[in-house]
Amino acid sequence: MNYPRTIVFLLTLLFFACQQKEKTSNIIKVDPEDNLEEIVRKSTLVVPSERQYDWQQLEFIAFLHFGPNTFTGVEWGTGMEDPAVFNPTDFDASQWVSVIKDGGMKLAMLTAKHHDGFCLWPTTTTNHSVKSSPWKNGNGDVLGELVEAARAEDIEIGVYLSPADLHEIERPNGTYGNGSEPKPVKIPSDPELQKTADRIFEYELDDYDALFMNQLYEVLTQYGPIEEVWFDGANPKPGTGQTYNREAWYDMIRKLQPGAVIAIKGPDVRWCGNEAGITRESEWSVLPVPEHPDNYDWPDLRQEDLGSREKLEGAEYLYWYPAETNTSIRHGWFYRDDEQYVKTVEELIDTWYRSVGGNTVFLLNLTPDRRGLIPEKDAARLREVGNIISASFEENLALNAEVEASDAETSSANILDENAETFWKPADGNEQAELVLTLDGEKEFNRLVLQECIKTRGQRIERFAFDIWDNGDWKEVADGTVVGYKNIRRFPMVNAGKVRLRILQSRVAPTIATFGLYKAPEILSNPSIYRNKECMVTIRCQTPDPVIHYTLDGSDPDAGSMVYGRPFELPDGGVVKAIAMIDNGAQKSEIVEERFDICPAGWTVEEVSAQHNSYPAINAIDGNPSTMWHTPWGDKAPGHPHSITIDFGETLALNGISYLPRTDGQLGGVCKHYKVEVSKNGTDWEPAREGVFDNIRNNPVKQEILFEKIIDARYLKFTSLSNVNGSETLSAAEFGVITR
Ligand code: FUL
Repeated sequence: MNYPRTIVFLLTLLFFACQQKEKTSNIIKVDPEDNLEEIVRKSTLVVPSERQYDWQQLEFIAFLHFGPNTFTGVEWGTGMEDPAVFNPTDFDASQWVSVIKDGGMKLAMLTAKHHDGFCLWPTTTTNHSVKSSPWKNGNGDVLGELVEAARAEDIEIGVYLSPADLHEIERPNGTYGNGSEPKPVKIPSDPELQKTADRIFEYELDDYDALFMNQLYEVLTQYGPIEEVWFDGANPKPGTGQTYNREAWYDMIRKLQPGAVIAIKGPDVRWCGNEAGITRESEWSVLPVPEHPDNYDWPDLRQEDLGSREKLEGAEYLYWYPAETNTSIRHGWFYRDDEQYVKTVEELIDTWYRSVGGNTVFLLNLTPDRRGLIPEKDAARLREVGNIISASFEENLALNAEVEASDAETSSANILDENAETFWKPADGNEQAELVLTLDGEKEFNRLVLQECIKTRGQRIERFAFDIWDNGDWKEVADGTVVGYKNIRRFPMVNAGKVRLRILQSRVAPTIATFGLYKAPEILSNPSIYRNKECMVTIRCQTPDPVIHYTLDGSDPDAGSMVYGRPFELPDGGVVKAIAMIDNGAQKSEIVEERFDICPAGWTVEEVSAQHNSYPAINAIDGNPSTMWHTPWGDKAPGHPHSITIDFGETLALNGISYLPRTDGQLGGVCKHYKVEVSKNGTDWEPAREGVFDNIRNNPVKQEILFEKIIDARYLKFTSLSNVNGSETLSAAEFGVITR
């Protein structure tokens, strides 16, 4: 027997056996016999696909909602808009890209087609596009110009293509939901495009699917590399019977743009579950799935816990399905007017920390205006966001530290080599572990950045704590739950020469790929402005002892403006603008503003269809957004329609009214279809407006119902004809009037 050869053979066998056992993938099947421990072990073998990993590293990316809605001022168009409305006066894609770049964003994703069906590129599939608009005499191409400007600055490209298409629903002989049978269709279908096509696809498609796939084909073949394709789940007109051959869509995307992730209603990237920028404390990228993800029709995953050990129990498959946090810089996805709320730098940075530093990608929407430019106010804020973030992470103060690990299968020095693919890991089975870093001298810092090696080892850490060595003892300054791609902890500035990371719980054994300590500039908090039901305005600031200046005439406050001392009355409404200052104005906050209309102090509820004991109707006119009116629920509870009649106690000249949905993040009873009537005497009623709140399910922010003309009225009757869930209840946080 030849011993050395046999040994080599046996070792090779062993090597392959081990490799086999530890094979990683972005999808892993769970055996019905697997116990929880085995499922947890398998979950550590779930890693991102290459395209998912590339996408995750983009961190901060831009959405751009632009189209007919920009010009008509609505959130959802009807699909029957005249293409002539689309006519930006000063369109400049390079201005968009410069704002995106300065903001620190890495990709630009355009609504190439929103629900109204209007295409922002000159498509062959419909006349409902830029070709029929007066813009550039029908020779313009928004997507084309954006791509060109973005490539020049190394910004990647994403496309949003709404599967729901109101133009194809509403136009005579439209294809959407027309009941046509699927038949073999060549993509591209246009004979001219076929002549130059590298490849012609054939799928079984009905009329609308064929049109949609031709649109997809055009955007995927005419604009170079696309990194993300965004399929919205929203449909303003469900119930047409239209179905989609998603398998065909995904097949063609994979072949034409293998690097692109398919997001939201798609297999690679998941919607975070809300449009308000709310993030989870523990965001898992490894999720249990009941079916193979290729055949799975993804429901909206809105729950708080999607991937804890408890959720893994009983899983059929474990799948890498990371979250994207999507929200808009303004209230609403499209530009509406100059009064539309623009989020402050402080709010944007806070969302950035929670999303990028909370294991998600942050997709922030920008709203080009009717000129075709990102409004100056928004641009300035985004540039400030970019400056603050880059100043905060300029220098990793841990870089020259000496690292000691409680146990190391791979070197603990790997955490400081700035490479997210090399890592420290204790031996399997060590679910708890510690790292102590002796820094290169005393350092001052207020941020901790951790990354796991998700690329090859998946997501494992479940809980950790971070301590500094302080006067001869360890002192905890931060803690956290999951890490995944990145976790950033913020804490008040500390000084220390030695720090400790304690992994308190992990799956099998943790990994740390990078470890960073940073000193972010400390920023003075913005003041917040409240008005209570007695019409008293209070201005507060989290930073202790600032001087707050404010104005009531719409001008920007400065050091010469009124100084806020105590709450003041504002019964008739108006705009309050405030700024906080410390050190005699050496440090200033942003200017914040709050618009109020007439205060509800003297209003009463005259009549209400139904009210739950704990949620009386009076809560809807108490000026307090945290309380609400809710109708009773359960089998015997009264159903729709629901109504409330409010007596203002005086006649008001109404431009309209506002409805603030409940603010606790729940959707129960949120109104969809409404009717508003008004009256001078409480007996004779005049219809003022009936309609539906567009996109309120996904984005339940304050809704304004504007009347066609100003109406004098003392009484308001608001009727809900249906809610967003199609169930019988109604809820309302506040009703208000618009008299401006
Ligand atoms: C939603 C759409 O209905 C909104 O209009 C917006 O495009 C948002 C990003 O997705 O579902």
